[in-house]
Amino acid sequence: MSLREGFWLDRQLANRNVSIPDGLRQLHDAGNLRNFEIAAGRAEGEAVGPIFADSDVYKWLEAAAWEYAREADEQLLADQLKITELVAAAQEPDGYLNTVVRLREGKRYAHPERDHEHYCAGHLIQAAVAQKRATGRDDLLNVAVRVADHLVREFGPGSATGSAGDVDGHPVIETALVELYRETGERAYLDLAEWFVDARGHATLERFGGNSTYLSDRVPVREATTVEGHAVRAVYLATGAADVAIETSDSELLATLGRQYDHMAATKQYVTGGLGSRWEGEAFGDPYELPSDRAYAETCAAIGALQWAWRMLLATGEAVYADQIERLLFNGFLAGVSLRGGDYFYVNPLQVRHDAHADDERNPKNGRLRWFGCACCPPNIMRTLASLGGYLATTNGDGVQVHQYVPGVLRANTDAGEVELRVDTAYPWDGGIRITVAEAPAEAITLSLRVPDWADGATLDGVDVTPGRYATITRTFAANDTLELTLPLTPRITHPHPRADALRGSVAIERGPLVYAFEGADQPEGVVLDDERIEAGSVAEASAPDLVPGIVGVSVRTAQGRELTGIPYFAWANRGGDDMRVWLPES
Ligand code: FUB
Ligand code: ZN
Repeated sequence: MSLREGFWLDRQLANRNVSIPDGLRQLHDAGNLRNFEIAAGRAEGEAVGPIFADSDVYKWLEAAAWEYAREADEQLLADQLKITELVAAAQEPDGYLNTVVRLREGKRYAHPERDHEHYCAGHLIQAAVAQKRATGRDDLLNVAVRVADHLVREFGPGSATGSAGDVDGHPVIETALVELYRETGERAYLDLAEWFVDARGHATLERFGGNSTYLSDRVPVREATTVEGHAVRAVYLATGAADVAIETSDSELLATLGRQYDHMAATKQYVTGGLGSRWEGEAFGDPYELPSDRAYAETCAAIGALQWAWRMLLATGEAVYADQIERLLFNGFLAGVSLRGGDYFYVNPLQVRHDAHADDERNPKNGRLRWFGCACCPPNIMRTLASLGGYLATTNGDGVQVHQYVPGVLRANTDAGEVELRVDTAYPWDGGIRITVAEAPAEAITLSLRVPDWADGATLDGVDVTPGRYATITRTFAANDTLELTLPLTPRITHPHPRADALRGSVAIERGPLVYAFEGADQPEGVVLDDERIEAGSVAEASAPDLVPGIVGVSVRTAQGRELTGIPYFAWANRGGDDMRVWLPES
């Protein structure tokens, strides 16, 4: 779907105009690109950065490719081809490619628990598929195919050493290989992806001193009932497993993943969609261990969950996954980048205390940063925003399913013929959504519109529709027919699960898809948010500082007789580091 205007297009433009060009400078300055120059024999020196430094370059390349597909631009193409040429020059004759392991460690696959070799290969493959689809060029794809062929020779069913011990410390190769299989039709890539999924969960990495829980290597994917350990690893693994399940028609694996997703969403997810409640190990906690102040909720974990939910949505058509995507996109994901683009959060807590001490660069009390020593999140945000148009609607031959409401145009090829829809809306500020059928086949098609789970009182053309499902209309359409979906957006109070001790007695405020936050900058002089108790019944819409066009704030009265102003969580910390909280104690 191509976006025409509005909320998400503004985010995409900030991504294009600020984040992506700045990201390229950061990759130069941080030394990631120089690592490739050294590996290619074009410079001298030692590799710098984390062991997975190459992956940040690949994520940037993927972002540049999707952004080029969104709106072609010669400079964007020239930049990605220049880096592609450098990456290709650093590849070894047998296809292996990892600059940091090669330059710093010397020995391949010696430390799978920490060396991220498959992880970097996975991000390279994803970037290559993106470049092929966006530009039609094979430059990076040729590199990726040589990497993948090398992996097929070294690991998995057909390899000399093939054993269930082929486990990398950080998943992502699984989903990448499936995508490469989709692109090339080469079955060996899918087989290897399946092999990698099943190789996990046998504590293999303990042989290298790795922690099985942290590394998603304690329980086989097919037996797991939840997610655990390092959050990004866990959700990337599930994403790859979902891809394998889809391509191999493995309904049992898919059902298992569905149960894992449900358990995660019910017990280990913040109201913002954020995942990971422990700084230690950047990890999921136990069920209902959801402290607001120590929340980790890494931006990459929200992105990984988005990818997992998208695959579950494609496979099942269940609205709950589109609801999840919406929650993640508007809240836990979007809070990771500033409104102007180019400033980031790695960690996304739901409370920053008044007198918090920022003991780590990732601590949001520092405000947003332009880059990080461990810079996984910024280019991950870039590639997600650039490819957002791909997450909004689908077709299944019978018709079109609209999952997210963004002003734009979408064309789909149904069995009955071509369909073009135009979506007009000021969502998320206004709940009116008009779908205009610009072109339709002569025969009947089905249009399915998601009614979000929170949308009590929603109507389609004036008739009540059920939240948490798709409203479907099957009929013939004529050009310029319209459908009017109305989603009520009154602010609502959300209570925590009774087992979430850290939240007991508090409430959060949501309006439509947005979770609200109270930031110090918006409160009356002298207010310390940590001390306020609110009268939840007093919540109302209110004006908010003009941070984005159309913004709607909320106000609430406190037991101390004050009026607090809330802004959407994604918009916080655009005026420096501050105190903030999402859950407020009820008086
Ligand atoms: O290990 C690579 C990336 O760095 C992870 O996905 C992030 O959580 C960060 O630790
Ligand atoms: Zn990250």
